[in-house]
Amino acid sequence: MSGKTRVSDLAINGARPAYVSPLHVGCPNIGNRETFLRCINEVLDRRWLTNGGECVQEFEQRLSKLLGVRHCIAICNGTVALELATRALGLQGEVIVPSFTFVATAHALQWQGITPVFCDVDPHTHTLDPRKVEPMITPRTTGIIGVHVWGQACAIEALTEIAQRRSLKLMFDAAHAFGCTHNGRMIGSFGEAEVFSFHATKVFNTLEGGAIATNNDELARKIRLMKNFGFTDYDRVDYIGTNGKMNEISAAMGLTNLESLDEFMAVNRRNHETYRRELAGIPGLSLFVYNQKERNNHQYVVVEVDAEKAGLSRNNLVRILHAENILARRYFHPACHRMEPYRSCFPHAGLLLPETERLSEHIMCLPTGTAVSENDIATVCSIIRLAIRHAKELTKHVS
Ligand code: T4K
Repeated sequence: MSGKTRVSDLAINGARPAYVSPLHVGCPNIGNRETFLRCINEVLDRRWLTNGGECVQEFEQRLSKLLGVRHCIAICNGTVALELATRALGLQGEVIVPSFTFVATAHALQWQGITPVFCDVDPHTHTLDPRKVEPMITPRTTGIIGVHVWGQACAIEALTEIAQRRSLKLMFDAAHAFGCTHNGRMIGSFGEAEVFSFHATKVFNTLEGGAIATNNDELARKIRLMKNFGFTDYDRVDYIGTNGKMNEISAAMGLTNLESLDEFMAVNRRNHETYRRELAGIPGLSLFVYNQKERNNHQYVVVEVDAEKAGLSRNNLVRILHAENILARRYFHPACHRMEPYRSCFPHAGLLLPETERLSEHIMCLPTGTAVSENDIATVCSIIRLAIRHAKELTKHVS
């Protein structure tokens, strides 16, 4: 990209935006350092570093209480949690999933020899469109995984009705939805199981980590064994298992960050509101608005770019922002069906996924979280405003 593509080099009408130090989508929220360091010292003093130590046990109890669910099993990351939940549920053959999701949702299935069957999403909610799910069911289908994209619950009731009527297992990838509600009830207890990610980039993190929440006692028992190699006793293995355990330092980070969860969510909400004000009236941009009746963690500031109205494509706008150190992300681009191995396995999948194709070409996510100030947001938005105002001039130089 040439230097002339930088909005700040244009110095248009003296409206040069202030220099910004890198602003990342996904910059971690970090709770009270003293609490975290104290927890780590205690872990080291106990010399019990993993395998269901005190921190993990306390973390799981606190999660269950917060989510209002019988079991919450801490796992080393969200992807392994998805693999464990799908395996423990006995999913096989084909499972219906959205393609508009992070690739881990599909990989968790494919990794186990289960075929992810990609279904289109609703253009307004960006989550699985239940009307499109039913035609994808075949005699090989064993389940449906809905993804609560951007922390917004998918059409839980409609999917539950289909799953029950067609005798399919229904579970949710709730990687984005920690702290969010559906009909006022915390996400975590819907379907057979819900899987969270506590990756560093999430509103609430345990460095790396995840959890499986379920009200099903037998499923929880199975998952607990499976995440520990299938051991049912010291020298006895009853299942094929893996190592899905969360370690004590991650759980200590979880316990620390739980204390600040409300604050993280309040900052994200405030940031979202600032973006809404600052982006209002910019042609061709629409901010994804969350349902005001539900609690959302606002960890994603999702903007749809209409290239015709903005005069700039989403890709060019992201390039311009990157040149200004604003590391906006194109979630989810490309959509799963355009990534390998799915692209080669299902080369024509896109024909059935028009909304997914459109969203993955038009959506970008902007930086938020506790590392992003209101001034930062004003700067990001002033750069966007300038870029769109001078779209023609800039696109000449954007490769
Ligand atoms: N299902 C869904 C729907 C998901 O979104 C995810 C994960 C999963 C399942 C799987 O859960 P995990 O197995 O990850 O627990 C990032 C995250 O790595 C991934 O966890 C997340 N979804 C996905 C949406 O975003 P990338 O490939 O974009 O990561 P990366 O390394 O490019 O980092 C993203 C941004 O965060 C960058 O701008 C840099 C910034 N960052 C990152 C880290 C790790 C920081 O500022 N500090 C950091 O420590 O996937």
